[in-house]
Parts: sequence; structure tokens; C-alpha cells
Amino acid sequence: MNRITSFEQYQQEYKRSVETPEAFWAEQAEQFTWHKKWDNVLEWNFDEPSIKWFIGGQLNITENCLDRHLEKRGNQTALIWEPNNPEDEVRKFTYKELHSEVCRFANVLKKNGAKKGDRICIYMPMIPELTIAVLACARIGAIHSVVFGGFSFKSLSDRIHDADCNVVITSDGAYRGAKEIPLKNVIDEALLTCPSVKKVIVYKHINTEVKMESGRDVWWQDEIKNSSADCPAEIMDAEDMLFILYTSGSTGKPKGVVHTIAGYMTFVDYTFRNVFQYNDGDIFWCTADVGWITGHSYLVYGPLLAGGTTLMFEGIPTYPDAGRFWQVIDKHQVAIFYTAPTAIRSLEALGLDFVKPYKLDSLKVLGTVGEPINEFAWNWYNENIGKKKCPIVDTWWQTETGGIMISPLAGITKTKPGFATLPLPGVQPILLDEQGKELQGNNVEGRLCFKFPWPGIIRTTYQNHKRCKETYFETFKGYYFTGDACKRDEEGYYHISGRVDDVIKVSGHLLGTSEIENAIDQHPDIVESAVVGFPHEIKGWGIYAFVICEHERKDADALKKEIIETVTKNMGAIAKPDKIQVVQGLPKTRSGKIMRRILRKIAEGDLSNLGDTSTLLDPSIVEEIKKGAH
Ligand code: 7RM
Repeated sequence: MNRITSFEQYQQEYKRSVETPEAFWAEQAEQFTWHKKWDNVLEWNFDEPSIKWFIGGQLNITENCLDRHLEKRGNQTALIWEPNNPEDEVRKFTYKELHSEVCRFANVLKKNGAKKGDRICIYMPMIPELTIAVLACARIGAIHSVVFGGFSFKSLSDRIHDADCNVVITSDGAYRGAKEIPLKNVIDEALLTCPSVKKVIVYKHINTEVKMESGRDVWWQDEIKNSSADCPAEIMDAEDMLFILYTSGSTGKPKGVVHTIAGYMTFVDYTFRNVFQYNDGDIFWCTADVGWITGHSYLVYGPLLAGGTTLMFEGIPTYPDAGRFWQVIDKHQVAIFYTAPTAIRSLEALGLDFVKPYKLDSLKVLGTVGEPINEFAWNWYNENIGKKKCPIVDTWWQTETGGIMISPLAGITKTKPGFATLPLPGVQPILLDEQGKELQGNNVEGRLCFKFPWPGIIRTTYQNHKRCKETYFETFKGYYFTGDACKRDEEGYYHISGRVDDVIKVSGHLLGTSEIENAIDQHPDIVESAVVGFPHEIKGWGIYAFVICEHERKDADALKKEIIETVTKNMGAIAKPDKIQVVQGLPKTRSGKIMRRILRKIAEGDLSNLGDTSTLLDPSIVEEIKKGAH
């Protein structure tokens, strides 16, 4: 397995990837199983945008994740599953077993009417059947749309609706620490408004009672019984859709980010092997849920494409106690551990007593993803988990980039606390000022954009190409715009400063403020709301909601509780406001636009310097809001 092994080689490869990107990526794609090789490596145009990789190529990604490895690694463990409860049994699948489970479930899908091109919603806990479901969709050429189990019915039905799914794969429920989450009930409620769904396949996991609608709902366990393990892979075009994954944006409606097969496959495989410096036999653990892009790319596809062993954990870092991550690392001899800064910060806050009982001597590489990691947390991770022997890869990327873009290569390129450091080969960042002028040289800060396509780049937003164009390709003509601000320091290393739009990262989850507002507004007493983020020690960002009530409510605490319940029910517990302030009005311009800049300052507790408020319709509103701030 070829990968970069020295800093000089990184520099050479980087140079080559910029000078001859097509030859560079074609070389990476050579190793895969193709039914037909591509005619043309790349055609692109960032104005439309239209981006196509490996045009004319034909393949199936599951043959590359599974079949391709059977001869050499058939009996090697592909997937290890660690259950929520440490007393319960671990499940392991060799490549042969995973291949056969995927084929069997692919046949179940077919039997239930699913076919190539269909959109299938997957709403499941972190159990092996989730991975199997994802791969089974890809096997038959259906497009998976995994919805994170933490989203609830309204978010779920919006996503099912938008993708026009005809099949849903779910389970009766999920375990989350000491709690049981009833997933099927959420599906039932969501489906009241989703007539496109004809079949629901339910995996029995927590043995809780559920309602099964006859003709629509079937049990996974029944269907799989006599299902054959022979399921030839559907032959797909390189640019056929592999999946849709919804991500939050500046409007209340989530965007269905579309990734296509061959480019995504090539990019995820390349970045996985090089960033983590994966070696045969290493146990790789990515703690992200498959409901997020990190789980798609580095729990499922990346490790399997590389013929690796991936660990999947059902539970949470604090159950049964805050030592669980470290216990699992020792138990399974994890070599590479990839998690979110928010998890590191929360475990760091609970103290070293939870770390001390564990050896952690199997670890070779540590990774972080999803948010900036502050120097303190970086050092804590380095000293107490990596014992100063494990390089930390701070990986910057997005749902839309498909895979890691800016990151150290473990042990090969330099790390720097708080810095994602350098672009990977094939990745061409550029910093622009607000007017779109390139900021050249080092020691500059601007908007992070990319000037050339990489194979994992977003192709469109599902059924709304205009939105893709407007969001990513119109702010700065000719460039892909990330929505992030970024600094390039005196050495040329990249540091991500944070978002410049109305999305916030709460505990590593990307949430749109207007999506949260929509959820709050479902409360019958709320006429209008405005949500902003504020810096939060553990979560990175907390949620601050300013709400206007229809009639004054004397029982402010009860109202707040109801608002939290409303958000939990409609969107999910991940979007619960940390602070709620009832206000008489919101700071609006004469054209009716909420001046969020002012609300952000107030939420941050910075009341002194609110900037120019003279354009407000009613500046006195600001004084009132300031008084009630907490
Ligand atoms: C993988 C993922 C994307 C946004 C992105 C950034 C932020 C991600 C880092 C980071 C600082 C990092 N996809 N972000 N990684 N910020 N350092 N290493 O998280 O679509 O959910 O979010 O996350 O703002 O634009 S995502």
C-alpha cells in the first residue's frame, strides 16, 4: 500500500499534484477494481458548477470495500463492534462475513422493492447493521441518506421528504448510556407526512415494543433469514450518486450534500491512508456517528477501502464512567484514535482519575476533527492520552469536501497545537479578503477557499443545484468557498478561525441557527425567535435563544422548559438552547433584517462595544435586551 513516508516526499507529491492533478489522481485510482476504466480524468467548471471525475468509468464501491479484499484478507477482522454496555458481547466481522452480511441485506432491500437510483433513509443506532445497511444500499446502486439518530421527527421528515425516499431502515430503538431512545416511534411520527415511503425495515435491537404497520413495516431479522449471500454488485457510473447527507445551512432548510461514487472513493481512501499513516493490522477507531460525514468517510468507507480494521462504538464517552474511551482503547488495542475536541474537553474537565487506570500503550496516532482545538486541550490530549509519543492530526474538512483537506500527515509532517497545518496533496487552498482579492504570502487572515477541484468535492445539493451554486461558488467567483475564516501564519501553516455564516458547531455538530429558530417557533406562545452562538468551554459553542412571546408569561421557568421540550421533539436534543431570554423585540434594521452581530455580542457577554446601532428601527430594544442578558 503506497503512501507518503517523508516530509520531502510530501513536498514532491504536493508539487506534482498541483502541476499535474489529473495524472496524480488517476494514479491513486488505478489500484481499484473497475468494470471499465475512465475515459477522461476530470472535467470541471466552478461557475455552473459542474465537476466530474473519472468520466466513463464503471465500478461498484462495495467491490472495492469488500470483494477486492477477500482473497488476501478474507479472514481478517473488518469491523469490531463495542456495545453501549461494556458487559455485553463484542461483535466482530471478518471481511468474508461482512461481505456476506452486506450481500444478504442487499437482497432484502431488493425483495422489498428497492432498486438502483432509489433514495433510502437510514435512521439507526451505532450498530453493525448500520454499516451493513449503508453498504447494502451501495451494493444495489441505491442512494443512502443517513440521518443522525439524535435528530427527531420534524428534522427526519424534512430529510425524508426532500430526498423523496421510498425505503427507511431503522431499529426499534437505541441505547445511549443509561437511556433507551425509541427510534421507531420517531419514524412513525415522521412518516405521517411522508407518503413516498413504502417500506420500513426494522432491526430489533433493544427489544422494546413498537407498532408495526402491516404492509409497510417488516422486521430485519425475519427478512434476512432466508436471504442469499449471493448478490452481484450493481455496475455504476463513476459520477452516479453514492449518497446524500444533509447539512445545516444559513436557511432553515437543510441542504442535501451529494457525493458521487468514484471521486469520493478515491479521495477518502487516499486521505485515510496518508493522514493516519494506516498500517496493516492497525485497529482504527473513529468515534463519530455514521450519521455525520466523519462517520461515513472514516468509520465506514475509508478504513474498508484500505482493507483496515474499523472499530464502531455504540455508546457515549461517559458511560458507565468517564473512562470508557480509554477502557475501550485498551480492550481492543486501538492504534489510531480519531475524535472531536468537544469530547476531549469534556473528559479533560472530569479529571485524570478516569485516565490513570488505563495503559493506552497500543496508541500510535491521535486525531481530532470538527472544530478548532484550543492549545490547552491539544496539550492535554498529547500528554495524557498520547503520552507525548503519538502525533496528533488536527484534520480540517467539511461534509462538502468529502474527506480531509488540511491536516498533518501523522509523524511525517509537523504538528502545531491549534493548527490544521498544511493542505494534503491535491488540495489547493487560497485565502481571500472580503472583496475577493487573494491574500498572498504568509501571516495573513481571510476567507478560506479552494481554487481547484479535488475528487471528493460536493457535486450538487439534492434537487436544488442553484443552492449549491449560491452557497459555495458565487461568493467568490471561480472558487469554492468554505464559509470559514482562516489564518496562514508566518511559516505558511493554516489555522482555522471559525465560521463566518449563520451555522454553529455545538459539541462538534453543525447546526443552522435558523433551523433551531424554526423548531422554537413551533411553541404556540412564541411569535419570533433569534438564535446565535456563544463561546462555551466544553461544547465549543453554546446556543443562545432570544424569544418573543405572544402574551406575557409569568411562569418564565416553565416556558423555558417547554421551549426546550419543543426543540427536542422537533429537531433533537442536540439543538437544545443553553440560554433562553424572553425579549419584547429583536434588533431589526428598517428593512426587517435581524442584526445578529448585536445579538452575538450580547450573548458573548460583551455589552460594551455593540458597534453601530443607528440603522436599527428601534435602538431602544437593544437597551432592554442588554438588561435581561445572562
Ligand atoms: C468534518 C466536519 C465543517 C465545519 C468546517 C469548520 C469546522 C471542521 C475543523 C474545523 C477547525 C478543524 N464536517 N471544522 N474541522 N474547524 N479545525 N480541524 O466537521 O460539515 O460537519 O463541519 O467544521 O468550521 O467548516 S462538517
